[in-house]
Amino acid sequence: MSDLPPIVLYHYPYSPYARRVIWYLHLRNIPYVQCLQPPILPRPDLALLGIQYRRIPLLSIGRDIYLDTRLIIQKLETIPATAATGIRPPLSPPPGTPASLLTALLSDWTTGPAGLFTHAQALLPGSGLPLLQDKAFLRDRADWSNNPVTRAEAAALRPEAVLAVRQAVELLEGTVLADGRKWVLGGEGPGLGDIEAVWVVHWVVGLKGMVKEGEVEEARFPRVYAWVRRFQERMEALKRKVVAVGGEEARGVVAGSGRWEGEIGVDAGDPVVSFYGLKNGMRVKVWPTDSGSGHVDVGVLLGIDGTEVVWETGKGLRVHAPRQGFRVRPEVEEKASNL
Ligand SMILES: N[C@@H](CCC(=O)N[C@@H](CS)C(=O)NCC(=O)O)C(=O)O
Repeated sequence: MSDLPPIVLYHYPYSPYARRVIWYLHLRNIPYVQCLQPPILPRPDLALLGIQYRRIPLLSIGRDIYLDTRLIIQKLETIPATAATGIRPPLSPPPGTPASLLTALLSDWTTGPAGLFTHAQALLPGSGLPLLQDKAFLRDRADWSNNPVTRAEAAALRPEAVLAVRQAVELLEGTVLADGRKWVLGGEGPGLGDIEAVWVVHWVVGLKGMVKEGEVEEARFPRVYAWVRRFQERMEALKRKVVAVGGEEARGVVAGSGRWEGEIGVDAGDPVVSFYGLKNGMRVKVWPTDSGSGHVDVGVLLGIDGTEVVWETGKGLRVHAPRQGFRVRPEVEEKASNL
């Protein structure tokens, strides 16, 4: 893991999830190229990798491809700082500190399967954003959402979403930011805790029409607004030009790289592994449980532990998905008959 292989980020720019990873990469000055994706399916660039997963972003490090921003950031955290390349140190607080627990809880709070984002998305304005008028886009997002709602249902959910977001902002204002600090877990610069805490609030207050006059107002939450602005300014200052590559070129970069990680093996003590009798080399299917669940990946199991599952795609590439929020089963579920 000493020499950093090429990194490719598959995303589209206005994805709030992708922004988490972009901010991270820029904060640490980690070099990468981007492969820009259309906002709706199909995404042939991902088919070239043998991937069915439909959510954005994905990130490859060498020949290893990672799904889900939580796993992506966790893996990027293992890249050490290097003076020669100017890569800055990892952003996690030291293990064993309350700050490390808080960072993990903040991640779950905003990004976990029932996190703040799930409420905030109900604030997307039904009018004003051209994309949200586009029938093809709306059909696509009904496929992404495991629980698609009609316009009328969405309108009925909005007040609760306003409340959830307001409560979250209130919590930040009244706890970590109450003492006037610059960054949620202290320090001179934004840390991982800031990325985890800020991204949904940044999206809500930054996108016109998400909240209306008086719903989550600056006068009531001045410290949160100042922190979001401070974060935004820091990111603007770190912004640099990122090379964009097409799908074929990106595939060439991934397939032409060496493996970044070693084997993790199959953890025989894992309850899902023992229940289904999963073995190295077996064909498995993997899919996310919270959204985009209709897009199931099938491949050869290369490893599985409590953190991730790794498989080889039909195109010979290694894909890693987190265990939280993803399900793994044998491709053919013979064991189910024993229930
Ligand atoms: N838990 C996933 C969620 C990713 C996600 O839902 N991304 C949105 C983009 S903001 C998405 O994929 N939307 C549908 C799509 O672009 O296909 C993560 O952390 O990466």
